[in-house]
Amino acid sequence: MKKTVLLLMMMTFAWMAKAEDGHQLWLRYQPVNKAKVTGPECMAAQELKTYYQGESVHLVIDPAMEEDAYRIKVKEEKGKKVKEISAKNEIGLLYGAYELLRRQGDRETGSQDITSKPFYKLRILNHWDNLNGTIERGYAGLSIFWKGKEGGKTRRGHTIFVEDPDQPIDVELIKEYARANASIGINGTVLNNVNASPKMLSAVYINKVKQYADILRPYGIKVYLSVNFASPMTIPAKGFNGGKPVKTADPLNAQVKAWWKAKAKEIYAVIPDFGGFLVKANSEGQPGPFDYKRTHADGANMLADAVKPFGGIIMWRSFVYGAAHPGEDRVKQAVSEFKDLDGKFRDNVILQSKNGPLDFQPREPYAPIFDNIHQTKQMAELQITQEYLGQSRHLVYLAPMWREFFGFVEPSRLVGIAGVANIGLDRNWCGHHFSQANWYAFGRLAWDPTLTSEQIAQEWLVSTFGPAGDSSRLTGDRFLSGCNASANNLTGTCPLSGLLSVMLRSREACVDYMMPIGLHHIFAFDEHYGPEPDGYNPHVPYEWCPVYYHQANKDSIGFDRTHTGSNATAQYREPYCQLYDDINTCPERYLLWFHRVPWTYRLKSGRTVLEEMAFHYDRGVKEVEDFIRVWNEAKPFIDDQRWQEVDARLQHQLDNAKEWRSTCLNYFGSFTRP
Ligand code: GCV
Repeated sequence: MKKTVLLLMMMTFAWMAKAEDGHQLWLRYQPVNKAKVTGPECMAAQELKTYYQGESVHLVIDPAMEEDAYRIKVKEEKGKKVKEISAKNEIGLLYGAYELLRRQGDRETGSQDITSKPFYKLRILNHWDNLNGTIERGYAGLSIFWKGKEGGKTRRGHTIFVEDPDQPIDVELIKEYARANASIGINGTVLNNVNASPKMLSAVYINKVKQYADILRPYGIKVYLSVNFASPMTIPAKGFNGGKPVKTADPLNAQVKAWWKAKAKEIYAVIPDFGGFLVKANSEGQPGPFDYKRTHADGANMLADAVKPFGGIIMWRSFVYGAAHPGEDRVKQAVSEFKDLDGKFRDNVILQSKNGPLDFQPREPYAPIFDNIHQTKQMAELQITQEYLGQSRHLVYLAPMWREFFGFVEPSRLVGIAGVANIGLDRNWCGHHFSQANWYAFGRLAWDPTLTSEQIAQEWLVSTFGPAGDSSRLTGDRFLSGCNASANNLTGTCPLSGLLSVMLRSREACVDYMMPIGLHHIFAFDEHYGPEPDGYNPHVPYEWCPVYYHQANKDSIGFDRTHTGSNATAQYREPYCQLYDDINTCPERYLLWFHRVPWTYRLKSGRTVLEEMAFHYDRGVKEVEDFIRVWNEAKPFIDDQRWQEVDARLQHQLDNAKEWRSTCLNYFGSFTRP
């Protein structure tokens, strides 16, 4: 008897722990198996039958509607309210079903009709996953797509992974991944790192990609691949030259063109809706058209011609430096390389550019490439994985940063959005429970870039920590109590509003303790975690060294990018060109990004540069202290495992923020001390 009770207790605890380990993401619906759903038997019907708490839903296919759009109507039938979701096809119905589920409960809009269509056709995750299972800038474990096997140890005792295409696919996990993406409208995924192995295009891996495409298709997700520009030199293409590779990767070479056409045919034969290729060329050591004195347009167009007959696209990255314009201010090089090529790209080529001109810093001015390209399609690349924003160890909600970007680059100037994923094999997918919010926010903004950071955070908080059914009802109801959580309008004091405030302040806090007044790229080498302001290594490119960016000496600090310096300001449209160029009008948040100032320079606050830096470092640290206070207050309302895991990370974040403060003030202070 005792044993049975013990076993039951253990099973209950195991179940509870499992239910709240974060694996369910924002989809913590509990099965109610209540709603009567009419219409096509499809994924939307299944989701609603299982999880919708209302009585009945009609699903209607309406061919006149736009791709991916949906309409939700509320009808009266026999005195009861019935929902009707219409869409062009089953994917639109699925998006509508998730909207309905998102709104059920407290936030349901009652009798209001809803129509929605995605702003962007291309809403794509970029996985920087390597074929051996590791992830470049991945902070949540190994890849969910590629699994390697152990191939020894490094001198420091780390496991070395080698590729192993024979490893089976985790079908259930990939379905969960697909469902999560579909629930926020993501409709494409690039399965491998932009630093791409040519092997990605070998027959054995194409077969794996086909398996992924088959799993993802019912969720409306297309697969894309990053390709290595030199692939024809090592990998055979089916039906080409008896399986022999080519001796060159020159994009104007007839054999190279034929190889890519054969490769495209080979891929589309098994994946008819394959999306296309993403390319990093002539950047950070990757091969590309410059190797043959050809242009980016020559390279991109050659690939575009290969996939065009099948409806594929080429996403060509503008993140280039060092190859064609060595020595030039790194933030200028994208414009230098691409401006004159504008209009020379095929119509199925899209130029994909990071939001800022450098590299995903906590705050960058927008990338001026968006001002300089007018005839070529453009996409923005946002980074969900927090390479320079505390990785999976800091709570930093990124929607405010992305919304800031859209304040400078009109969403309508872009045809799509790519997000570098933060997903790995960790049980909670993203390492930090709050990093899930960034995946969520990316999808929601790709669907509708006008959503506010606050709206998105609120949605995410309610679905991630709010009432979810039996397992969390005890804590969940109290989580919301005291809040006036009527649709999109949170007022009152409750754990939810405290956490909302933390999320909304978190990015600015990170800027404060990592890069006050425009200091940038002073992160520890390689790892990009923690400060290394004195970083200098003569054996790596100078633009990888922190000292290149702050240029501090005993008199001054900052990078002069005005007309008296590198003249990067000239790449901006007006009014930003003038605004940034003139120290009197340049926003102080970008001061040391654009200007070089003496240590005696006083900011609007009356403080000197070093005093102002100290002020920001302090403010950042205090903010994290306050985040911990709020998290402590929220403890009674949050399930234990997730509370503990977030708490441990917040404590670490505080230590790290303090380390930034002491290291940087010590280092920069040394220039001003007599
Ligand atoms: C995929 C930065 C990162 C690299 C990344 C590169 C890129 O340099 O540190 O890890 O490589 O950007 O975006 O291509």
